[in-house]
Amino acid sequence: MSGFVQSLWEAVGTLFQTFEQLLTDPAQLSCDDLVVLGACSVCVTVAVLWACSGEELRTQKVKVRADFTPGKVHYHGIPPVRAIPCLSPFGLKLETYLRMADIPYEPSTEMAMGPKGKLPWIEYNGQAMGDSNLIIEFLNKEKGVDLNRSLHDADRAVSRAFVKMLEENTYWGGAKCKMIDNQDKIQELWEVSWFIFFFYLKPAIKTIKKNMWAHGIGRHSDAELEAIVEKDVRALSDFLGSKLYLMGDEPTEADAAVFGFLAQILWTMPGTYMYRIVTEDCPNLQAYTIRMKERYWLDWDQLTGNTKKDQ
Ligand SMILES: N[C@@H](CCC(=O)N[C@@H](CS)C(=O)NCC(=O)O)C(=O)O
Repeated sequence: MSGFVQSLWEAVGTLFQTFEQLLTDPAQLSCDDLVVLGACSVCVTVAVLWACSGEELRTQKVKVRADFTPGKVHYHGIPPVRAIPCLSPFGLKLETYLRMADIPYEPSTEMAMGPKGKLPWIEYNGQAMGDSNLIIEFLNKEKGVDLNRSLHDADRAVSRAFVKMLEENTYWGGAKCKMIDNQDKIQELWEVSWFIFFFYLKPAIKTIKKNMWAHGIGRHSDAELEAIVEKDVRALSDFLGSKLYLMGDEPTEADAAVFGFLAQILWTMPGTYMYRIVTEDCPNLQAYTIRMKERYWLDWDQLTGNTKKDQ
């Protein structure tokens, strides 16, 4: 037995003896015994409080700037890496929406989680606001924007259904494909800094596994999950057909989300089954993603540091 294991074994034995004495003859407890029991009680109390407190108490406190310019959007997401300006489909969606709606924004270089413990989030008039969809709804009202003004109610319903399918269902297939299956290649492929890799991506991989299990989608086999994702992506491709944008000739709000999602497949998942589906089986989706990039992300190469030879 190694020295460490032996010491651990002895410590556990001593602890049991102390507990036994507490129950049988507490008057005989020495000062040292009381210290050990006190330390144990503190540890157990902290562990119980931690387990019962719920995720919301473990999320990071959000610091917002005290001196803000009224009406200015400060955006917090994942800073650009070589492959893409934002590794989160929700972050890329929100930035694309801001660009589509002509709302100027200032990206933050700091990577801190928002009020809901997730990215992206914004600061607006000294308030922190989380969740890309709630932020978009808020900014639509605040700035008088309606990218869906050309749509009838039935079209709005279809566009919402597609966004929800991608964000609540297909997203998990993408997260697994990108972050779990490709884990070894991540740092090399995206040229992320070691800081982002160790302090954001590594813990994010653990969270994804846990969340996929809780969602239920993580309980499927790889083959089942891949079949689900393929059906979603093909449904999107069939609906897009030969249209320029999801709902017709002009972009609408849903295009921000569809682009945010497809861009991840095209630029962060080369060699995966999702990349093959988009580039080989659904070329209209590939052409669409490039169309959106060229319309709203003229500074893509500047942000990612890409040169022509990288493409
Ligand atoms: N519904 C949220 C989803 C955001 C989200 O899931 N972001 C991921 C990054 S892609 C995240 O921050 N995950 C951290 C976690 O779940 O702890 C939104 O639309 O903003």
